[in-house]
Amino acid sequence: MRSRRVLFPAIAIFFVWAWSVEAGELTVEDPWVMLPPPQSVAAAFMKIHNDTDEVVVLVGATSPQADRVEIHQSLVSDGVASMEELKEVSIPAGETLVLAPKGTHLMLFEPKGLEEGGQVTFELDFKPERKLTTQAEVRRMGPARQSHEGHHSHH
Ligand SMILES: [Cu+2]
Repeated sequence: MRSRRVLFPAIAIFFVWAWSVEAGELTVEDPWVMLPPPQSVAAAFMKIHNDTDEVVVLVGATSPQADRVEIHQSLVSDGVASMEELKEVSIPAGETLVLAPKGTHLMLFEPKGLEEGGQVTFELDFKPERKLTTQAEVRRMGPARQSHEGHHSHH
């Protein structure tokens, strides 16, 4: 009788711990879509936090507001900017994948109904099998990313 009372709370604690590890550990922060030009494609950015204890691999994304979504990497070679498609991007345990302008991003082909302040729904696909839905805000430019890269003169 006595040993049973001791055992029961121990099981309950283990169960709560296991559940908390399972839930909500892969999260998306600050998703947004940069308003084009050009109109035929648009780039999306976000941070994906992998707070699990295993590698999670981003293998693709879909959106009801685009014909197709690809994972892209921006490259600059000989001063010419281009992009290449990535089939997957690994996110090590405890790390964050940052999708940002001039780096890795999601590319929407033939985006529909984009307007400033609007929302774009994405479903992100991961390996091991997992899906995450997020709402990205349509912005004309990222916060604090107003271009000051122009030519300041110092006279
Ligand atoms: Cu791209």
